[in-house]
Amino acid sequence: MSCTCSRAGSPEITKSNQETRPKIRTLKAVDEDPMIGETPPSALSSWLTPNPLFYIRNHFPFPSVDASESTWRITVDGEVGNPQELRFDDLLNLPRRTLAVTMECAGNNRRDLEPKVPGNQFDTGAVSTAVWTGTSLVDVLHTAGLKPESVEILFEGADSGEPEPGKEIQSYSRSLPIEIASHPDTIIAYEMNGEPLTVEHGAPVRLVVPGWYGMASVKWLQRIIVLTKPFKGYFQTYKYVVRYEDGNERPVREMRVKSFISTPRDKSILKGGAICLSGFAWSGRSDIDQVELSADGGDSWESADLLGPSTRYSWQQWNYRWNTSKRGHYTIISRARDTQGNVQPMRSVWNEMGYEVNGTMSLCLDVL
Ligand SMILES: Nc1nc2c(c(=O)[nH]1)N[C@H]1C(S)=C(S)[C@@H](COP(=O)(O)O)O[C@H]1N2
Ligand SMILES: [Mo]
Repeated sequence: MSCTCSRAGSPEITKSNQETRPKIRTLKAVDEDPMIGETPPSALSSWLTPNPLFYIRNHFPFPSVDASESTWRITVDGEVGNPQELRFDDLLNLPRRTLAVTMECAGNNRRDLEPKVPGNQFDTGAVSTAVWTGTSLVDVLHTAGLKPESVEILFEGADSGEPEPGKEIQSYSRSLPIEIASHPDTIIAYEMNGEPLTVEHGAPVRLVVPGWYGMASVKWLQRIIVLTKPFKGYFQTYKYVVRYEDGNERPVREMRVKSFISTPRDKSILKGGAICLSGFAWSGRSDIDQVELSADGGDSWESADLLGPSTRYSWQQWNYRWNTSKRGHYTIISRARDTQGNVQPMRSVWNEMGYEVNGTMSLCLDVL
């Protein structure tokens, strides 16, 4: 018999699942200014993250401009035939696209790296899942007409500041290669779980780049610039770069295959018998193929049941029924594999700024 202690949520937004939000309504604060907060562990057992508990990662204070739908404008210029100035309503008039997307900050689990690296010491809560609705970016690009020389699209948020003392004041800006920007699943989103975006998550409109780490999904989107040369900005070529110990480096892009155990909690004391373990697994732009569990610190592995929903860009919930009658202390580990054959590594690869920390995580349990 398979384990049914916990069920995957549904990707549909119904009134009832909005009402069954967990009682805890606050994020785990990581920083106040700029505002950074993790999804609390209590909400990490829900497939869909309730909007008030979706993690928040800001680099600057909230934008000072009026974020109302009636006055917001997005300009589209650079190497285009017809520069545009779009109103919020213009976006609403384009076809709607809805996608379930798991968003993970590139620094999630940074605090697990040894030796320690500077930056927000995120635990496991800088990852959340929402159903996003918006319009495909490619529809907007078509209206503007890309010139053949264009190579990247740059996105500017309305927030700005000094990214570090002494650096020039700039807006949060990131670019995407044309192939990703033109994919119909890259959307300019205006709804999150069936509700208008809130200011924390980029109201009135943000980019959502499914399968990429969160830094690509520019919030408070106000300018789109078509470029003929790759963008070299601070958040593109200095930050969000994996710099290894040997000096090699590469940009942070797609999310790496990863899983964690959400139930039971670490250091739980449980009665022997059938113990239900459950958690989530995800990988950038591919689906999860298998999740394995080890109850002996990694010597032997068994497959968990994947509960789905199996959508390309969202995590899947898994369950494993672990039968144990022997008292003792156990180390439980989960390990995911995606449909492209990428396997979650046993150890994260150390890098200077602590990105893509996707090594297996273990849980300590005492069985009585
Ligand atoms: N304009 C703007 N967009 C931004 C950021 C930002 O600081 N400013 N942070 C990025 C990072 S690093 C992440 S992980 C996600 C987080 O989105 P969320 O706060 O809605 O969870 O937004 C991205 N988009
Ligand atoms: Mo992030």
